[in-house]
Parts: sequence; structure tokens; C-alpha cells
Amino acid sequence: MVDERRRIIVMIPTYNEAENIADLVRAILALSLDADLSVLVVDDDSPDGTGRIAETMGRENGRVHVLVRKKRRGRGAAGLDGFKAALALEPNLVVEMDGDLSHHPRYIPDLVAAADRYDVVLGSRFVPGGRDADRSLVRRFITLLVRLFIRRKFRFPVKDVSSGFRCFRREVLEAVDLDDCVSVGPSVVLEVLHKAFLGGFRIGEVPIVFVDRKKGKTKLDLLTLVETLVAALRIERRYRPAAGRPPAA
Ligand SMILES: Nc1nc2c(ncn2[C@@H]2O[C@H](COP(=O)(O)OP(=O)(O)OP(=O)(O)O)[C@@H](O)[C@H]2O)c(=O)[nH]1
Ligand SMILES: [Mg+2]
Repeated sequence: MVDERRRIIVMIPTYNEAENIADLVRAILALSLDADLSVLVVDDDSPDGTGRIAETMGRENGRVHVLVRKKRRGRGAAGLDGFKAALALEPNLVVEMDGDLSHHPRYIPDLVAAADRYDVVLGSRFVPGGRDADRSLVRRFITLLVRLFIRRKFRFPVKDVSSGFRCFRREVLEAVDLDDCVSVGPSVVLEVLHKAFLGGFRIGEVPIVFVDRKKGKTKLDLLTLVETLVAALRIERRYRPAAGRPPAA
């Protein structure tokens, strides 16, 4: 009999998440889903040994895959290389999530279920039932501004445009042309979503409660935030359809 079980890869970009990664991977592997679920940790050779922890878990469990990147660095290339490595594992679905326990694995079944109706499913803080918990007022205000700016600029039909917790059908990642992306930092989240949107894929949202990281340090400083906004403008311009051409006679 042909094995009809879906194959799902959970792709987690990490940098210095040694205090979080083992708990996160264990929680993902403990989920009960009617699918073959495995994890792919994409680590930038973190000095705190995150990659080594993941590799040890991988030697003990064939459902844990690890990509340690020693040359290209940064959240952007990590996401793109991670998606490519995930596609090589021939999945039906790829879930992307942060490695700091801000994204709880209990939402993975909801993302996967909604992928029956959508090509891309966002874990969303801003639909009924979703929430940005714990975050400082300043942090929430920044998220609000970024969100308003991006929604206005890109006209996405969804609310949580900067969510890094989402599920893609394989076909979306194949169509997006991961080798033709310009993001080096966190704007990769936006760029891939934008390309999926331009590709005509259906994008939906399911509620998640986002909690602050309890351990480890943030990589999002003011400079990264400004760089991400500048990158967002570049992305919008780069994929804008050529304008100003006279209509054909
Ligand atoms: N491989 C790789 N992963 C990264 C890099 N920068 C950040 N990450 C990971 O991307 C995810 C999101 O980064 P965070 O630092 O949590 O950024 P954030 O969620 O916007 O900010 P806080 O949660 O408030 O700290 C985490 O899993 C990080 O470890 C990087 O340069 N390379
Ligand atoms: Mg985080």
C-alpha cells in the first residue's frame, strides 16, 4: 500500500538559542499529528553551541535534521537556505518558526489543518483569539507601526504581515524562486510572503498567542529594525509591476 501520510518539516532558524532549542525540538516531536513530522534546525554556527546541541539530538533521533551554515550569515540567508534544505527532504508542508519559544508548537496542528484551505497559513496575533502577550508597550507599538506601514505599502489581504510563524505548501516555496531574493535580514519574512502573494497563492491566518522570549538575547536592535524597514521599501520597488507604459493600441 502507498504511504499517504503527509510529510511536514518544521524549519527553525537559530542564532544563540542554546537555552531554548532542546525544549522546543522536544515539544515539536511530541506533537501528535497524522503526518510524518520532522524538524530542521538552521544554525549560523552559533558561538553558544546551539548547532552542536541540535546535532546531538539529530544523532539520537532521525526526525531531527541540522544545517550549520558557516559561510553565509544572517536571518535572511538562513531562511532561504533553510527552505531549500527543507524542500530537499520532499515535504508536503514546511512550517517556519522562531527558535526562542515565542512561537508555541501547540499551534502547529492549527497551521497544518488550515493548509487544507490555504497555500500559506500565518500564525497571527491580530485575528480573533490571537494576541501579542507579555510584550512591552514600546515593542508592541513598534510592531503596530511596522504592521501599518507594511500593510499600506503592500496591500496584503492579511493582518499579521510580519509573522515568522507560518506554514507553506511545498508548491509555494518551489514557485517563489528562493535564489532570487534580496533580503539579508529579517525582511526575508516579508519578501517570501510578498512573492507568494504576487504568485496568486491563497494566504490565510489562524490565531496564535505570541509570548516574549524568556531565555537568550534578542537579535532585533534599532539598527536591524531600520534596516528591515529600508529593505521593505526596496522589496516593494523591486517587485512592483513596470508602470507608465502606454496601453497597447
Ligand atoms: N540562522 C540564523 N537565525 C537567526 C539569525 N538572527 C535571528 N535568528 C533567529 O531568528 C529567530 C527570530 O529572532 P529573534 O531574535 O527572536 O527576533 P525577534 O523575535 O524579532 O525578537 P525577540 O523575540 O524580541 O528577541 C530566532 O529563532 C533567532 O535565533 C541569524 O542571523 N541566523
Ligand atoms: Mg523572538
